[in-house]
Amino acid sequence: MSGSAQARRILLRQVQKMKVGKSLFLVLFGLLAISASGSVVDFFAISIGTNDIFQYAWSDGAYVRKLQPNITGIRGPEQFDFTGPDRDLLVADGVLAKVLVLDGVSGLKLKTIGGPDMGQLYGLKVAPDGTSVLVTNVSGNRILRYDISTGQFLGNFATEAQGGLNSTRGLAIGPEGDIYVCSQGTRSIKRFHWPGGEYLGDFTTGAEIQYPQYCKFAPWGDLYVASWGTKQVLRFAAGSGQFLGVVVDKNTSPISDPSACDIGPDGLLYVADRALNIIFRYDPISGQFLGIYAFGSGLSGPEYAAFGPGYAYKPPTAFSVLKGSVFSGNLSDTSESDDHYLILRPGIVVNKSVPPIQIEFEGSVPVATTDQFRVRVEAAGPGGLCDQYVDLWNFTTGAYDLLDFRRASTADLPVDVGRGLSPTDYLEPGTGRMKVKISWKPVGPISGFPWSARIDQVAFFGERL
Ligand SMILES: [Ca+2]
Ligand SMILES: [Ca+2]
Repeated sequence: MSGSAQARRILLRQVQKMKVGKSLFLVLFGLLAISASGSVVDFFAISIGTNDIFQYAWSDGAYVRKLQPNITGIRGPEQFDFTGPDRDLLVADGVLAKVLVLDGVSGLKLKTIGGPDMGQLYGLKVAPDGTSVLVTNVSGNRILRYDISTGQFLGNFATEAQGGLNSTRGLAIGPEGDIYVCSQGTRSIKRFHWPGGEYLGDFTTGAEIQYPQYCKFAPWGDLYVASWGTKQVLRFAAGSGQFLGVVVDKNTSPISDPSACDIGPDGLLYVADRALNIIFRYDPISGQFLGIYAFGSGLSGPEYAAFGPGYAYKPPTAFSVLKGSVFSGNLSDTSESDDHYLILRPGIVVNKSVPPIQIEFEGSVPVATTDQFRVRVEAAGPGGLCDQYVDLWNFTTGAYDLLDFRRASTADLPVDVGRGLSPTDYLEPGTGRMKVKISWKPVGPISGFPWSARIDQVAFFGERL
């Protein structure tokens, strides 16, 4: 059991025992949700119109950043989930018909999972074992299972032969660890036993759900379902699945097209509206409308949204050229991935083993005590035989460590270093200051005279402030 799952169970027991008032319960839950996660919690929403994932600060809904398609490779994002000590972000991509595995700290695409017969994907959840991922195939009426580290297909977890599973959409994991799936064709949420996949029947009773897209269990066990056909969010009782009523309705609040919902660290209900491109906030029990939580910055079609670990980046604060010279551009050209460049040219070559372009950037992660860090360099070198090196300054040894070495790409290529490394050596204690060195060295014929290398972005990723 994960730390946060254990914390939820302990909390549920406390709440059942104490019969505390709701406000105290929400405060208790909020404190636990933050401390159990090990990092800042933020709100994430897919943007199907732009193929991004938007991140908003959970406390006030302020825009933080977006994980852009040129970095993530996303073409048709649907449900996503975070997992593992390195904060992997798994996304079901309905257009690529693959699961994308991204670095959840920086957003960089790490790999894809899935064979040629995966079909149109929709729902995705990391399985309770933490090592496999479950994805729904909409038209195949199936739930597929893949090993996350090897990408190997582990077989169908559930098929339409089990309970008439039809048009499978979003997935959820219940408080007891069973798997729940939105079955649009049968207008119900179906339950399957983990890990065997035995069909346990329709969980929801007492209400027909018109076009359920996504559903989510609250930490207190109730199931919330976005019923897209009736423009409502419905609530079903923990354990029994008995219908408890409509919580959100387009006739009594400004919502238009609820597609997904989640419970925040404050215990409130957050609902994504894919038509209005707004995230609304409600009381999860009374259904009282609490206003707009987040919107804007180009969010388009938030079909799925959920809370997850919040990381962010800062641009470099200074650079110094150690070998070679600046041909054009300045520091501000390296702050974003926008095809505005700092362009460098080599110095006089006296010793061929010394890279004739060497540049050092200084910056810091957003929070010095971060549990994760990455340094991103998006750059390109000349055509021909030229190598590119990325080194990080090790504050413990007082020397540079070579962390990435490759043939220079002629097109812009984002390279991350720092994944799996302890921040202790590479972040200056107390300040979070970092130094990265990028070098280019010809190892054979080079195209262009004089040749050059360009840097589009340098970024320092860590836990959001
Ligand atoms: Ca670029
Ligand atoms: Ca740039």
